[in-house]
Amino acid sequence: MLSVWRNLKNSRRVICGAVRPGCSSPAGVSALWSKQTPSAGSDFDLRRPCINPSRKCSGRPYNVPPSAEFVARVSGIPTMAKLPYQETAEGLDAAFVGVPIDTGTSNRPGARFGPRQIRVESALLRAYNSGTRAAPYESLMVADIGDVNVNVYDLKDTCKRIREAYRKILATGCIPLTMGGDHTIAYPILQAVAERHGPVGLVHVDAHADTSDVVLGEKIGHGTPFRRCVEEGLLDCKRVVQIGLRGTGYSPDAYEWSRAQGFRVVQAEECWFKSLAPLMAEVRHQMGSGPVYLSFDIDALDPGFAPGTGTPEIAGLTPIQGVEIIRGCRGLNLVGCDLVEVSPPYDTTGNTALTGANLLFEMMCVLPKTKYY
Ligand SMILES: [Mn+2]
Repeated sequence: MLSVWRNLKNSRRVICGAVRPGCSSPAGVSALWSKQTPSAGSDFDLRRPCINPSRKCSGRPYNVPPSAEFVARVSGIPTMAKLPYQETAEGLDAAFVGVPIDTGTSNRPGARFGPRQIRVESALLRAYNSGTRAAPYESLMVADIGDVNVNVYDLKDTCKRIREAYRKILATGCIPLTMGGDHTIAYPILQAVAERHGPVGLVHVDAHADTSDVVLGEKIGHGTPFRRCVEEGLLDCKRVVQIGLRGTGYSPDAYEWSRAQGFRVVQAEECWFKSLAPLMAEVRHQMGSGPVYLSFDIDALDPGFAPGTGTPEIAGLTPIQGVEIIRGCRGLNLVGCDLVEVSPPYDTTGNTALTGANLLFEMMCVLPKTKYY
């Protein structure tokens, strides 16, 4: 036992040795390190050991999560991607923010626990995107800014709180990467987004159109956000695409209303057995250079892959297609993204949240300022 402790102590010292003076860890002890660390690209060399992801302590130009090569994944307080937590979006290019509600769900609850489980599962994420060679932590200042303080007893008050929180986030110039929470949250978020950017284009990935008018007498819920957005002029309707829609409907053409607004509707059947890369080339053309918001409901994916959600529909998209959609957003003027409807109680394996965490990482990798190798 004692020797285990000694070994741990030694490895801690080695790790701390790379931390710059001014932080609480001792400086020096660099000899062992210099043997292991490539000299090239010092500030950007994310292989350098670092236990503190904050820029101030690591000495790097941007926040960088500690690598699991040196810091155990299971250690620490779970923030998104093991990034530092800060209270406001001040100084950030992008921020992960949780909106833990399920008061707007119509069926299975549990999405209020989504942000927490996504954060826990995100400990598996590494710094680089091997598929696209994106290096988000070499060009973006990113942190986890915690959760919006919602009112779990009052959905309308929650919407107000979300709108106000996002006004503040957006006022700093930061791009929010939101972890839901049920899809109701897209409505107040888009109110704040449109206030800053004007009517935006929308890439909406979902099993459902979420354009109902009234459900059980209520205008606000997870089935109505995009109807409210259209009514309030928050969307540039010619620059809206809904991808993955499917399932039983209340009428033979459930998506008539969407099409009547000018939305492009890509039903799941059109996606079956296909790469969605060609579709995304068309979507990029549709979106042009104007501001775009990306809203990704995890139920767009087939429940075989993502069972932890409130209103699952069979015969959905694959995770590969989900990734293709997000990667296909590279080059767009993205001003905000969300990943919603992860309901941990319906997937005790954590895989739905893990998928959500990876999709959020992919979103960060297509933000306008992200560096690519
Ligand atoms: Mn939805």
